[in-house]
Amino acid sequence: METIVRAACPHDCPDTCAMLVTVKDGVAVKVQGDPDHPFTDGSLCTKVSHYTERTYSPDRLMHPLKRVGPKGKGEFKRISWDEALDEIAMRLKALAAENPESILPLSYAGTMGMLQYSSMDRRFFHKLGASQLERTLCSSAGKAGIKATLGGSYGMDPEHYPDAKLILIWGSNPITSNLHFWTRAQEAKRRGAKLVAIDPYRSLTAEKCTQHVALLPGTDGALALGIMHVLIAEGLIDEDYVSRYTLGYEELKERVRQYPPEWAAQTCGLPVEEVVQLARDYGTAKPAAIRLNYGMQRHAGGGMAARIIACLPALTGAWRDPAGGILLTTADNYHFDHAKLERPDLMPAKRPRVINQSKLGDALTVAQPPVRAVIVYNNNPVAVCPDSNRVIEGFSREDLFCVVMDSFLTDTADYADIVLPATTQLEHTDIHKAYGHLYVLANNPAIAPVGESLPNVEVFRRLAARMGFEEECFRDSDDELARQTIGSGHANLAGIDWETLKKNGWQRLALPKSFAPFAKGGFHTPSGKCEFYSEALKAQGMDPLPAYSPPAELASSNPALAAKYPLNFLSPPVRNFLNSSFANMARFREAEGEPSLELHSADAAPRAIRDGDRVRVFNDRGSFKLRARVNDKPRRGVVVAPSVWWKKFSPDRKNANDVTSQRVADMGGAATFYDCLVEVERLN
Ligand SMILES: Nc1nc2c(c(=O)[nH]1)N[C@H]1C(S)=C(S)[C@@H](COP(=O)(O)OP(=O)(O)OC[C@H]3O[C@@H](n4cnc5c(=O)[nH]c(N)nc54)[C@H](O)[C@@H]3O)O[C@H]1N2
Ligand SMILES: Nc1nc2c(c(=O)[nH]1)N[C@H]1C(S)=C(S)[C@@H](COP(=O)(O)OP(=O)(O)OC[C@H]3O[C@@H](n4cnc5c(=O)[nH]c(N)nc54)[C@H](O)[C@@H]3O)O[C@H]1N2
Ligand SMILES: [Mo]
Repeated sequence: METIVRAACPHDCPDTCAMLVTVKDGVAVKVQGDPDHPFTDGSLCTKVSHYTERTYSPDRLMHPLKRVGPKGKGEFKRISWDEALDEIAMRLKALAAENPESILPLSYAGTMGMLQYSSMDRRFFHKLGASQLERTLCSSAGKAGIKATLGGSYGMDPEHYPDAKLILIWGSNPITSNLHFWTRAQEAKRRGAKLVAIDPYRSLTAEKCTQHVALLPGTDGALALGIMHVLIAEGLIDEDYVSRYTLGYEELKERVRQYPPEWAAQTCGLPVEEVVQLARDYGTAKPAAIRLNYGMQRHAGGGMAARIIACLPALTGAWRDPAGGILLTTADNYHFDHAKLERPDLMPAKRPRVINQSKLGDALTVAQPPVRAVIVYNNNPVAVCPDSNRVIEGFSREDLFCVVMDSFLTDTADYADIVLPATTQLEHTDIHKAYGHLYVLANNPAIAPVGESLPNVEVFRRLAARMGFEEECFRDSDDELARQTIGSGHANLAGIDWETLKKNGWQRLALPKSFAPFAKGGFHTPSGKCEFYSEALKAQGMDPLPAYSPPAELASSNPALAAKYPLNFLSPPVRNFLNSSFANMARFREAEGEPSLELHSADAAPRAIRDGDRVRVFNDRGSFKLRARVNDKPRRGVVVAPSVWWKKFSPDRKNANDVTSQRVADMGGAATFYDCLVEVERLN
């Protein structure tokens, strides 16, 4: 018998696709995009259209494991769930009796479903009094910057991009990472819009845009300040919009005098004409849209850069049109009841310490009191956290008790004392928001769990019982959790109930079809206006006005370091992996070839590097080896290693994060993966 199950793509991607899973005799045989879902529009990316291969992979973990070899070797024996959970509970109880802050949850976005991402697990660690994890690997700088200007993670409805006349695709590679936005950008282009990619690298997307502005990495704030200067100087401002709906224009005007286009051009490494023309195009195209994405904020000045760029649509009044404005993330439109799901009230009165995930290497090696246990789920920190040498030093500690929950034996799982097999999205229930559209989605389980695998929620239920946690909330069912998620009573969730959602698969938030969020102001900031001037930033000791916040590792910011390591190193995601997910599957590794470093010929020549040579990338933090591709796609002075490869599938068991740093950005405590100087040498 064949049935169709309504599901949602769980991966960390703005598109959060609505999926239809075909199940035949209890086996999932096909996963397709839902043709009726307006954003998914019937198509999935290559990775997820092969999702059944992930679920039924011969490499799936089928039962719990216990370490028998040295840490990092990945040598295990099979144990039962009871043995595994008993041992974990025993170890955690002993540590908690002494100091619960010695226990650290390590989770990120392997799945974005609210149940498996942040529900029972959070309750568990809150009740335990464990150290709290500040999840900063991806987006926290940009989000904080946007929040200072717009008041939160709000912006354009991405379904309106086809009506824009100009789209700045800024720090974003949507052909790889936001495919369903890209189809809309192409539709706009067919209707006559100009697409401009702003990226130091000629990505797949930049190649297909009308124009490619290849600025120096980390200088986006300078470009936006130069654009503002021209907009103001040339009278391309919507004075009416500015006077009604913004705060601090006079101060901004004064400030921006310091940033003429000549300065911006010099700082960004661009011709001055290109800066001026970009400003004129942006100031005159109606409607003008910006798709900002996370690539531009993985730098020391990433928060301020996002904040400055987010000021642009208010200056020109682009917000008046549903197809004008900016989008980084739509996430705050949902108003899910996170407090109900996560129960921070279960935490001890004296709040446990907070550990920044971007400084995990330090947290596991030098933090006091030391971390003595980590429970890893939805996360592969050995591969994805910056400064791998420190991270691995931490995971190698004999006195660190390490549990890894995953569907595969990842680079991190190799260091585990206990490995627990996790279900994939086809095997568990979940409810999803998106950060790149405005629908709520339900994920119904299509098949029974493979092997002995269990959903995260169930593992934490069972652990809570073993720990003797008596609160009723540790027994909530999946359906109850999903109902709580959408039970906040916020107007945007009006008319959405779990039973109907499960049946239909998805439903749009209760927002108008031609949603122009700030056409008449209504910003979510303290003043209700678009804040060019931010008291909130001032209170945090930051500049209340837009100001250039330079990257830490750029020749102009750190000439001494650049003398030793002259190349800017970027490691953005490849198309066939999802961060490090899918990178263990032969199909996708073969599609990507091998770990490679793309260079400009002007950087390759003086190092005697030819296309196809083996090279070593290095700096004071570490080094790794890969294949050179001399293709002129990165601008001169920039090298690009598309990522994130598993270390154990790489030539010297190392990857891009062997050279990235633990330094955090100006806002949000965020990682700065792309703020990284290196040198490259040819290997024989
Ligand atoms: N196929 C696939 N899709 C994905 C992912 C994946 O791994 N694979 N990852 C998902 C996740 S978690 C995220 S956060 C997003 C990431 O996707 P995006 O938000 O698009 O961000 P990145 O891919 O990190 O970077 C996008 C572009 O920014 C450029 N860039 C780097 N530094 C700068 C800079 O200083 N200024 C500017 N203007 N550009 C810069 C890079 O060269 C890159 O081409 O994609 C999601 N989607
Ligand atoms: N050099 C470099 N490093 C980067 C980046 C980069 O561009 N360059 N990108 C950064 C960014 S943007 C991000 S978001 C992070 C991503 O870092 P992570 O969130 O750690 O993402 P993944 O590497 O995909 O690893 C997620 C793991 O979760 C597992 N998983 C999936 N679903 C479940 C589940 O239901 N239960 C359990 N227990 N496990 C599950 C997957 O199998 C996978 O092993 O990496 C960051 N690291
Ligand atoms: Mo991310």
